[in-house]
Amino acid sequence: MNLKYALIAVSMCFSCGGTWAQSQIINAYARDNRSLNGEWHAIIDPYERGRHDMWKNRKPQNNNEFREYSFDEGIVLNVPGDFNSQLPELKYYEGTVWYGRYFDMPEPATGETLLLYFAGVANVADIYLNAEKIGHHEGGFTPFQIDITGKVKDKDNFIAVAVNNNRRPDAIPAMNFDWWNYGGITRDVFIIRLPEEHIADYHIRLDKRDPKLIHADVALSRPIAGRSVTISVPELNISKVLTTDSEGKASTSFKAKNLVRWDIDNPKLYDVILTTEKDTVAEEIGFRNIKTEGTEILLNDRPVFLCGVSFHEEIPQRKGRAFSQADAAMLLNEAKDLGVNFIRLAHYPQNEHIVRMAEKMGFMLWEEIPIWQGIDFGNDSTQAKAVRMMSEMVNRDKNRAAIAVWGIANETRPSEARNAFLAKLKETAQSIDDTKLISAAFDNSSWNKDKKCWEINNDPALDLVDIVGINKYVGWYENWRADPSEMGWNVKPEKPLIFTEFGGEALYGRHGNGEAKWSWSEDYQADLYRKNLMMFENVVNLAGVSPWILFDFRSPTRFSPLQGLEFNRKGLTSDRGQRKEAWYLMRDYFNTKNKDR
Ligand code: GCB
Repeated sequence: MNLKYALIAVSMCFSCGGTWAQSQIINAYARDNRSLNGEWHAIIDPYERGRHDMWKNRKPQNNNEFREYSFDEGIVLNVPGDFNSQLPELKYYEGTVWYGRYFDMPEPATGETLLLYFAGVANVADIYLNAEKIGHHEGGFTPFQIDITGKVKDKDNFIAVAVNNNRRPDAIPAMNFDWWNYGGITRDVFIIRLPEEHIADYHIRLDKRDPKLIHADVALSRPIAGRSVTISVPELNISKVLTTDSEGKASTSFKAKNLVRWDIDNPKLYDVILTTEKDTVAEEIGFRNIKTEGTEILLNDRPVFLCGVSFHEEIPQRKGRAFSQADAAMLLNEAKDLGVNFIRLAHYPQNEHIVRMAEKMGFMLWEEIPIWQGIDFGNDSTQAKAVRMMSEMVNRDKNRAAIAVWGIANETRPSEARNAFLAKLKETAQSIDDTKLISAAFDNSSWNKDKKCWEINNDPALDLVDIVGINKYVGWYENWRADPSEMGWNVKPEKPLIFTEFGGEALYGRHGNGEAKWSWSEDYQADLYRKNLMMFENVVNLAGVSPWILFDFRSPTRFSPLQGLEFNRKGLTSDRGQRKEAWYLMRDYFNTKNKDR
């Protein structure tokens, strides 16, 4: 891959799929930032009346005027944070909420750029600054930025954001999904101050196979030739000077003699500093090789069994979206205690705090965009949105050694449109970053009773992936068709296969009828886990397992009071953090597996 392609892909995509903003700045958090987090004024607008002029934030100018809205005296919402969990009347709300806030900002000096950066707004955002529309973005889980240079005043700037979380048939995800549809400015917001000619993008990574060869691509914000860019890695005594071409880009490859590779038991990161005459940006980067060989996944040339788990970007105790460092630590520490080395970040790109902390803790990660059942694959505009989301995700995290897998789909059924759509997503991811593996989670396996095994017939998407992901709920959505010890699997036996989802539901603390699913008992859930682990022993190409899911999570599609209303209870840990019997079972299983490496 090269950065040239990545930048073009992202900027082209910004003009399609209904988004305007410019290509993404890399490593936004490391820049000179002025936070706009905190209390924002808010107006709940279910009838969309504010689209007319609310963003102008007008006040009556004389005694003959009045306005039927006001940001100043109304409700207040915290940013970052979803709105649904902040006020009882917003619990089930799907619609528009207007956010507004004032800020002072000294005009930048000549030669400085100001970028307004949103780490994530769910799901559609229209942004206005001082009564002018400046941006639009769709997709709740990836960052975007707007150049506001020349648009701010020293005092009393007013920013308004119309945030809408309606579900739509052409959106990603679409109308139905099994998690809470949290809306709002759910992630950090800040203004980045930069030299006009700055380092806009870079991709620094280890060669796919060579354990000593580093590749680096850098792009400036302007297409200007002859500029020097220095890349240094002090701990390795490396300092390379590159010169930009007429597009403002430069590339190099060099050997790093004493490189220690990032690994799950030694998540080594190096300080990497990029400098031009006008700009400096610092990073921490890990270097590692990952590939598949036959049915094995090799991390740094050694086979690794993926001991995995998934979680949503949710703090179930608070019934709200996770957004902070503390939230990231809560989720990741529970995963660490379980003994996993791999986390499937379900079902959308989670915030950068989680990704970066996971990398420091030595987790391999699977990242995916929310291609979750029910997607309108035949719709060109939906495809354009998916391509843009994929580009935004891969661009944000391409420098992360922890990312092992780009996931291209969850539970989709073959059709010409779907097959072409997924092929396009793979191509998009790999054109920006080909140092990760490609996978998808398939739920279309069926039982062959003559051969006593599960198979997937005729799904061309199986050829797209490096690792086959299987979602299969035997003992829950599927009944046992044979004794677990006799159940086989015959899906792409020449490639690694991982169970990306399996499990069943239990309410913490409920015991009794271990035979009945409807008992929602820990006994039933634990028994189901035991049987699944037994079945996995028969999978010749097994390369990992990732139970669904670490914590009970909120879902508006779960209606039974017996189940503990509005929660999916497949967690190994309850919504209040109590560990179920199945949690201990999986910990013991992972402990044995991890010993093998
Ligand atoms: C699945 C989905 C996941 C659901 C899960 C369930 O197959 O991928 O998002 O939450 O099943 O619990 O039904």
